[in-house]
Amino acid sequence: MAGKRTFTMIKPDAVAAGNTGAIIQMIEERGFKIISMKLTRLTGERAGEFYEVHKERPFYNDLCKYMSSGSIVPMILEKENAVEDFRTLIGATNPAEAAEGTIRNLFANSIEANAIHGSDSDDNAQIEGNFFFSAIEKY
Ligand code: IDP
Ligand code: MG
Repeated sequence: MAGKRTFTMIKPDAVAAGNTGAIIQMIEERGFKIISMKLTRLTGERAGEFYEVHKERPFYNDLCKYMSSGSIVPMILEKENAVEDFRTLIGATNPAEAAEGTIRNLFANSIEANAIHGSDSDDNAQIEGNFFFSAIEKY
């Protein structure tokens, strides 16, 4: 059965551009309930840990630099079928391929600076939520 929670973060390009509010509004309008949220910043080392799965990819070092370049807004979200529905709402990794009206279609600058993260499985949603939030912050 599909899980009810996913993890997201609004990435540095979108926060710096002042798009945090507009993105949160889209998330809530689509029926996601915000369970946990904060404004924070990753060090390069923490960004590397978060994206460990991509460490052999050619874009890994740039990605860690970009993800630690400014403030981010991590959130845990709740909805039926959360992971899949949220991936639909954010659109394809490359904004040039993101469907009309998706968050990346509207706010992403490039395949790297693509405005927002969305977990790709229930297991990763839990791991990624735990990366940013303690047990008491996840009710
Ligand atoms: P996703 O965020 O849509 O799940 P992933 O393949 O998991 O995409 O990649 C993680 C992040 O790494 C992307 O959101 C993007 O910021 C960055 N990224 C992915 N592919 C590329 C690339 O080809 N060049 C530069 N950055 C990339
Ligand atoms: Mg991914």
